[in-house]
Amino acid sequence: MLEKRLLEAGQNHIARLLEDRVPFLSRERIEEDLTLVDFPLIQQLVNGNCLYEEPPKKEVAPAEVIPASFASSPGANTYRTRGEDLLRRGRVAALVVAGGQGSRLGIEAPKGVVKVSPVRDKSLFCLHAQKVLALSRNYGSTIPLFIMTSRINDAQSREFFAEHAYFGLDPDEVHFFVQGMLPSVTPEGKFLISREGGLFMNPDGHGGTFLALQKNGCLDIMHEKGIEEIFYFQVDNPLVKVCDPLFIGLHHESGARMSSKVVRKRGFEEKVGVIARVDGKTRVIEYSDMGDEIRYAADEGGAMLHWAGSIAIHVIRRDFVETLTRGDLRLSFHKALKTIPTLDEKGNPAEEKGIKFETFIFDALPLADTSITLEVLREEEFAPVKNMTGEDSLESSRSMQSDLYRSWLEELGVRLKPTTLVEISPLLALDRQEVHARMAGLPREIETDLYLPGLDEEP
Ligand code: UD2
Repeated sequence: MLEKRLLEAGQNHIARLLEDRVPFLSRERIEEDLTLVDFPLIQQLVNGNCLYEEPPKKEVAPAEVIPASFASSPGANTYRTRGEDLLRRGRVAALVVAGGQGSRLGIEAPKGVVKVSPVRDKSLFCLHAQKVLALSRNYGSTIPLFIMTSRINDAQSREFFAEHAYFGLDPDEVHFFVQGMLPSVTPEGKFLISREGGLFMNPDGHGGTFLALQKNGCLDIMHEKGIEEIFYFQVDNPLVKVCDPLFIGLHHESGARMSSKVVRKRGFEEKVGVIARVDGKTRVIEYSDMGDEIRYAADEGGAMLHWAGSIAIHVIRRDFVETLTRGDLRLSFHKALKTIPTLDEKGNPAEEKGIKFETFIFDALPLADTSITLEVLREEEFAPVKNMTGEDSLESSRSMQSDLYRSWLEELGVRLKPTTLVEISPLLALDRQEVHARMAGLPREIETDLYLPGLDEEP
């Protein structure tokens, strides 16, 4: 019985409230929440086991990175062609992690619905879906799109796609799957009550992607489709070069299991993880787990030693995920202290300090025998929307998107006013080469904001 299980797990405060039949607790909700709780694991976490530990500085060396200049070297073509070949043969799936909410942007909805494009106000979900559609058309193949949601936003995310007719994608090729949840606890290990009268739970972090793929049958779907490589990215970056053939080709040809893209960090304090070599293995050291010795490490000239900022874009072999999930996969957990909106024992709204446990996908990197790291240019591939204002905000992302599209048109000899905003639909062109091949005959001078639609899109 429910109360007994709670008592056995040391959660007497909740058992007692249930016995007292307090009106603000929902028995059904608690029962449902408890089906998701791995009690022994939570106990271990509270006792400080399975937690991430920062590696000692002496073991940490800068990562080996393929420089961004490689992309324009003649040697790159072999790899690009290999990546294109995999795309053409339907061997690649796109996977976006979208379990988070837009709370940092002040909206209580899936982050994917946030409107981000500079002229047409397209949502993040729309941009990603249109890129996948454009790629499928270019390569004459099907690129399935896997979308990881969480219990908090799954229904809304699915509705959004349905309302927008899947942005032109075949609904059978869009696969939503829900990640796991963990209860947040007080420093003493007590569960917290949510404002809805259940347990306060948090999504288990994007490290939950692996198990969620397995539990929701997505690995089987991928297997049946003959998918070999998974192109993984975060929902918040509208400039992501989805299924970049060069990156896929480099990763595949090197026999890598999981590979990463990086940009040069803006400065020592930018809030991104860094890719480093630790004990001879490639891994990400997350910014929130990084001590100052690593954060501020510099060479004799004062230059940043750990400049390789992870932009959370990976290519992961499907069979690597299968291997990871076949055994008892346990990535280490990272803990964060948060202020949690809860109810006190009388049912009044309260706030309490609680610990949130999460796993991170990049902790699988050191488990991969081989891994490559490719540097890309921030202005071409990384304009995330994270904050209300300032760096990595909606405003900065919009102008970075517009600046990139402007530069493509300016290379064609088009003159634009400095204030003119430009947006090019993914359905028209995905990169400068496609713009240059498809957009001859534009006016020499453009004075107003410009949106260039795809051929079958409304202007
Ligand atoms: C992430 C990386 C950071 C850097 C940066 C680049 C982590 C922990 N840190 O920082 O190193 O690469 O991105 O932009 O990832 N998500 C889920 N489920 C979860 C948690 C997150 O789907 O349980 C998704 C979320 O929707 C978002 C992404 O993962 O797309 C990143 O999450 P975040 O905003 O918490 O990470 P951030 O920006 O602090």
